[in-house]
Amino acid sequence: MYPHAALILTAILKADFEFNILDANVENLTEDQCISFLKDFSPDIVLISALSVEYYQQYHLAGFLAKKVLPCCITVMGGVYPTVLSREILKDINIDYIFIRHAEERLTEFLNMILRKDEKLQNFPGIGFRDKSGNVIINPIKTYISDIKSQVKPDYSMIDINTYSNLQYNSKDYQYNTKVQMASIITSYGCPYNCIFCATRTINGRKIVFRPAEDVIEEIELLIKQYGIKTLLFVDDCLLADKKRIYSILQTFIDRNYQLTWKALTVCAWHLDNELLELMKKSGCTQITISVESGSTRVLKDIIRKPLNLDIIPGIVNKCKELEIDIGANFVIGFPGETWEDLRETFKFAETCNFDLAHFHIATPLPDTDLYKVAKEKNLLPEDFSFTDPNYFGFGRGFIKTDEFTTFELMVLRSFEWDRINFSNEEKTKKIARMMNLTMEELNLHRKNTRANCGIHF
Ligand code: B12
Repeated sequence: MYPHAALILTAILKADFEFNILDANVENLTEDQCISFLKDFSPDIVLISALSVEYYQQYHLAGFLAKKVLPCCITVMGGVYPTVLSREILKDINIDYIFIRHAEERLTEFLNMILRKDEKLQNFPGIGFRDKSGNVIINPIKTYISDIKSQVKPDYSMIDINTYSNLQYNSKDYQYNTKVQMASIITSYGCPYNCIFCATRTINGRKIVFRPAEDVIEEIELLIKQYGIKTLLFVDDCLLADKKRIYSILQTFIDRNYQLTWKALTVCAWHLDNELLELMKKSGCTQITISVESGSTRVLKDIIRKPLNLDIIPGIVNKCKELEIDIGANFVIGFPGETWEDLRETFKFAETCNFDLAHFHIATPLPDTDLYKVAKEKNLLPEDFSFTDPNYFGFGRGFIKTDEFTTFELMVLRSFEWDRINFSNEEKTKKIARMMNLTMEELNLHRKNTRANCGIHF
């Protein structure tokens, strides 16, 4: 995927600083190659952008390498990980500052203060550091991205888009794979809903902020004209929430004859209706994934607080089939308070709806979410539970253990029900092979490995 944060930071920093971007992951660089890059460029400040907590080892390795090569440089880590685990990160002496939440309005001033060695930096909002005695200081911040006045458009000028597109050609993931040049794009930030497991509200608050339709169109035109993009992946938390805006964007695709295709990573089912689905199809939509989470109304309402009426789902699936839009669905099992009967209802619902592909995830307590608080208060987590335990990553292992189920049962259920429901006949299986970009032999091997590893792929 494109490094969205780096594209936004480029747009912010370009006017005032000389800088460079290193994406060791997409360029598949060795540590030595990263070291040479740092040595050659020799920056005063190294900014580390950290998204999901999953990659915490890589983020800290970046800090370690920076200090090893350039002992005098200042290291700053920003993004989701430092926003949710600020204090823990500063135990690492290779990280001088952490930066909490959005950067649009604060970053330039913050970096200038570092360069000036300004004493007032100690009071700068939304940062963390160690004081002279080594105590960790976290300065709180009241604002969220929804409070900033104008959005910053990503600046693509410093990345080589082809490197990112090439990786997507071979992806097995039906949501990311593509045979043509693809761009991932974010057109809004945040989500106004309050699902118990989601980290978005911790990061973006409870409001949603939409980039104006014209701004989004400008970015898409640039992607088409300058970079030859043929397909888009929308990765917004809540893409369809503003109906007027999404109608305007999609109608422009049609009016300007972009000839684009597009997918949406996950959309709220209650934002869809027949008219919108028809417009989506006409504007090039080939696939959506909806997040259903549970087939039990009790779980949706009383446990995870998701405002979804399950009755609307079969109609959406049928309409997608009629329009030939591939439809995937996300489910989550293993919430505190969920019963065995609820789990059975979820699998039954997933089966009867006949999605093109149903995913089953195990409820994972992300830092600073209500799910984590509930699991902790009810003593449902292992004694040695840690967000930085490598076993935690991959989201295929259970950590929440209740009187109703063990984590092992969830793992077994997850992988075998995935196999049973998705590959129940040849027609479905063939379609999934096509969606996953696999031959039937490769798909069968993937299924076998999934069953054998109880769904743990990494
Ligand atoms: C797009 C996205 C993805 C993309 C990633 C694309 C990419 N570029 O790598 C994909 C779909 C691949 C993805 C995958 C996953 N994701 Co994701 N994803 C998101 C999403 C929707 C938006 C992130 C984003 O790009 N935002 C736009 C950019 C501009 O914002 P930003 O990164 O926050 O950056 C801003 C600031 O943080 C700051 N900043 C960022 N970096 C830096 C650095 C410095 C130095 C400074 C000063 C500031 C700064 O400035 C930026 C501008 O304000 C978020 C939800 C959200 N609302 O944040 C979830 C989210 C980050 N994902 C999450 C998760 C859990 C995952 C997965 C683990 C899911 C899974 N089960 O597999 C995987 C992990 C990847 C893997 N192992 O394959 C969680 C993370 C929770 C956590 N506490 O770790 C989130 C918050 C979703 C959620 N609702 O809970 N994800």
